[in-house]
Amino acid sequence: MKATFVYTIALVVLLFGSRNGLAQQQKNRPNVLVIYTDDLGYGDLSSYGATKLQTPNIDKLARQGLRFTRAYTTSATCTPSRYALMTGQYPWRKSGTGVLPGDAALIVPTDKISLPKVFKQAGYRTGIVGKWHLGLGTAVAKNWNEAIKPGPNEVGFDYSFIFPATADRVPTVFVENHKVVALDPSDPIEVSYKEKIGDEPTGKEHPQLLKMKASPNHGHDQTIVNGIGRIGYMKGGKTARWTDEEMPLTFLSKAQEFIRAGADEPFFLFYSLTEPHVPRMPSTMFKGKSGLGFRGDAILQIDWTVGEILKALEQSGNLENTLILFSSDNGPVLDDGYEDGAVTQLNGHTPAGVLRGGKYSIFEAGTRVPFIVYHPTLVKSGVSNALVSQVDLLASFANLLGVKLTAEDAQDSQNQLLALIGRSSKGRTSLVLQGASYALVQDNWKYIAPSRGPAVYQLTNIESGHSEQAQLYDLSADPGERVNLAEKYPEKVKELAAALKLLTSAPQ
Ligand code: NG6
Ligand code: CA
Repeated sequence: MKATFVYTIALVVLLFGSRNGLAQQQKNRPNVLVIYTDDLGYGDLSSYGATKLQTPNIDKLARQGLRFTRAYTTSATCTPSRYALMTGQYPWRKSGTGVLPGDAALIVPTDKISLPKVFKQAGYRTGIVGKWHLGLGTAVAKNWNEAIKPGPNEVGFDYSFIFPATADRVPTVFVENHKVVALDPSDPIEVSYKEKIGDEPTGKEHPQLLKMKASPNHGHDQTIVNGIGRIGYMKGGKTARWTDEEMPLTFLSKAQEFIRAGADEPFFLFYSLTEPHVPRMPSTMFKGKSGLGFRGDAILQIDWTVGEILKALEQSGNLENTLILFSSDNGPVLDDGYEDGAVTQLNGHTPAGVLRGGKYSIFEAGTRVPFIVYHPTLVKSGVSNALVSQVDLLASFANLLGVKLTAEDAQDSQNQLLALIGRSSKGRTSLVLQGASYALVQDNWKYIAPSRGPAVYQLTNIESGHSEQAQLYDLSADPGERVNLAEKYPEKVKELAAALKLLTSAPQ
């Protein structure tokens, strides 16, 4: 570990030039921009093989940077994946890390190391713009009209401009550094996930008011905001509510402001896009552009956003020294609650590429995601088959920046810096995945623990991966997980089952 660190520093000094020793090295610490999409699949970008959609700006990052083929989130849904990314800890070590309602309390500890704190300790300016979904405040019951804390600022971000949960959950407002943006004090916000509050129409009672229909039985039929039924009830806060078509543009301009506000210190920006999560209601200029329904349009919108961010980096003189990491929090889903054309206008697009399953699934498409790392000099461009996980970012950036971690810190985060910047083709030897059940990837093997549940989730029409039989796949020969080799290799199953059990039962 120590040797790797020394090697890394030597490498960084070598790459950036070592004219003035430490001072120069400090000066040249790269800005880090993580662009984190919501529900983007392994096959959703043209650089990952999509042919029905073109994503030229992201493809450029992939071409000039390093494109990973075996990079994972820890989990097949948002909250646990983000928890792992922020804490460097597998989410199942802590209870209550499943998909959170919009009024949940903060689940990230404020007294432990976090990804933004690593950057803060290294003297960076840190910011988050976009989706949060890790809870706010100390309890479910909270006053949305006062300062709402703890939240991202207490987790390590100097600046935050977020929405609390998901775009399909109330409250549909922005929160900037503890405060709801554009709130009129004479129209206070109230939120409930238990019962209807206020007298505003709901999607269930007044479907004729909707501009986009909710799919049956998904539950997106409560308070209507901007013509879209949401999960949860809210009243008040009329001036503060976002317009979906405008929301990604608001995030973009906040991210650009943060980048341009740069002074002497480098920045870490976690830019957390809402697309292509539901409700997909892209900006008007993108509606209909892809021919694949609003989901495809939302992906084109992501690509455009990346182009605009690259321009902002270039114009502010930061492009030469910004490491950009592009990824997604979990795999793709078509019908996740609204009739938005994702299913009916799919037109042969394959959001999961060659992989099986999707969001929520323990099959590969649940957690194997697009993952691109770009920096003009630090990152060696190409394609990497190294096994890496987003849980590794914390230890890897700590290593890059010389931030010391104790043995208790970020216990599941491995320093994979050299793999992440393309200076090593070796990544992890094993990784635990969480979806409908648990799986262990080790070398080319994937073992899925037996579990009970529907083989196909009816609502989303996604293969879950549930099976009462053990499953063993050779991912190098069979990335689509078609041939179960468990009976053929009982010893391997035994070995991996034991290792997985140990890793998923370990206490916090
Ligand atoms: C599910 C929602 C889905 C989506 C998901 C969270 C239902 C039936 N479905 O519970 O629409 O919001 O939660 O997605 O309620 S995630 O990407 O944030 O994990
Ligand atoms: Ca997600």
